[in-house]
Amino acid sequence: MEQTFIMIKPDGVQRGLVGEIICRFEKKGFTLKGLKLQTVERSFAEKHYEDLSKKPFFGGLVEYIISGPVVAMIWEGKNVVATGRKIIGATNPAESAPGTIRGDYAVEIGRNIIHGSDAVESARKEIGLWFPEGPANWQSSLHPWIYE
Ligand code: DAT
Ligand code: MG
Repeated sequence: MEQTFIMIKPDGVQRGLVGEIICRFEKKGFTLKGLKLQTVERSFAEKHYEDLSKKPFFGGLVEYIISGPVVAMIWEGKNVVATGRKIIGATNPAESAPGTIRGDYAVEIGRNIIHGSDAVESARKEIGLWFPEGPANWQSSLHPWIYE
């Protein structure tokens, strides 16, 4: 089953949105396979966003990610990478649809409260970086009520 890496950024944690965000993924029918609250080092944040290292906003992005604890998660389910991105909404909250997490709770691109992997391959890479111990080994008993 497909997995994705979801991270609630420091502003999402500070603003008390952890429960609300987890709730949306849970109610959708996805399964939580990893969860931790963690403040990361600069070098770790730079590694996570290494593909963006040439962008002019990279420095500010790294400062933001290390500014407080984040909630790192693994979520599992059918098409969870693409559907997770839909639940999160467009990168710039000014363009995120209402009903998405960023559309409902964020205003600026540099404070967009949540990260989600953009492809199955980047999810695999990000899960490996954030959860070297691997995902939790459990199966939800709701499975037959969510999948046919
Ligand atoms: P996403 O987080 O939607 O996958 P991304 O991977 O392109 O978006 O960029 C990572 C983060 O960097 C994004 O959540 C917010 C920030 N960012 C992206 N584009 C930006 C820009 N033009 N100005 C400022 N911050 C930006
Ligand atoms: Mg991205």
